[in-house]
Amino acid sequence: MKNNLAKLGAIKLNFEKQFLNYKEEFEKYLNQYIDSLKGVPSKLVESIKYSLLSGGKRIRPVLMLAFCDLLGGNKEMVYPFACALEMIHTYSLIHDDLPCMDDDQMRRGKPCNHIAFGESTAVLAGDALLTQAFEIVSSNHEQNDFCLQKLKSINILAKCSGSSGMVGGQIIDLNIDLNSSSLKNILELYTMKTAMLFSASAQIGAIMAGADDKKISGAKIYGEKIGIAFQISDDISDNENEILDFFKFETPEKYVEKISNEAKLELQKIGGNTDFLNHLADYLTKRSIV
Ligand code: GRG
Repeated sequence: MKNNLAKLGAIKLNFEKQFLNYKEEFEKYLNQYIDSLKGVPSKLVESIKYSLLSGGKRIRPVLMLAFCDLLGGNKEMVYPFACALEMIHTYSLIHDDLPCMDDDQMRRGKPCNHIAFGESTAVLAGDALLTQAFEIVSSNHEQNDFCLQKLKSINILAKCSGSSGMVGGQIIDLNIDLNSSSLKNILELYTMKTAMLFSASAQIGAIMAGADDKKISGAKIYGEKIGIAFQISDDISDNENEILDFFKFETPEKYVEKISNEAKLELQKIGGNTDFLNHLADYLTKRSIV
């Protein structure tokens, strides 16, 4: 019993250490990139930095780097995509907090971007982050070894964050009538609004590692499932009871467990050392990893 507990404690510690390693590697690259920006008006840089470098958990970049590692890729090729994805995630948070959307005041314990810099600067910081994301991943095209992989990844990035992905999900969310919606509608909304960015992370990590189509498809399914589980867990913490009522037939917690187990099954099919990504599925659903 005591031995088992010690073993479980060590697994948890390893996961946390690895998460922190990925996060630190990523942030080193991100900071260097932001510091290297030239010709950007200082007000815009300030507003971008305020949100991009302000304590995000960096789940999506970590997920991308972990998939690249699992499939034996070179992380140097993935960092620009990890930055791009975090920039898109950050733009979505800035815009989501605006008065015309959620009208929030605080994010990550600090005033929202539009409170600190004004609405017009916040809109432009979001626009700039979205555009910058595509600039960073399409730079250095003279290194054409990875051209096809880069193009595929750019396409996934655009698709998952655009009209049939996150932005599409946001407009459905703004207009949804819960009285005439079904669980299927809610899951579609969650997939588009939240899970597709997770799925993009996993897929891009796999693509840039040169994985075959079967493994890329496994990464896509894993990403979508943990993304949905993450969103439902977020609703559980926020007591979003109106939405959680849709999961009443088996309780939202049971649904989260079921869908993260399905995600882990996809990992098993991919093979290799999947320990970190297995634990990530538990970490994201706010369940203890041990
Ligand atoms: C405005 C285009 C547009 C899209 C908005 C992502 C999104 C769509 C809205 C954000 C609000 C929200 C509740 C999103 C659901 C996903 C979620 C819980 C995001 C927060 O992600 P974390 O926890 O954030 O990874 P940090 O702060 O760690 O970066």
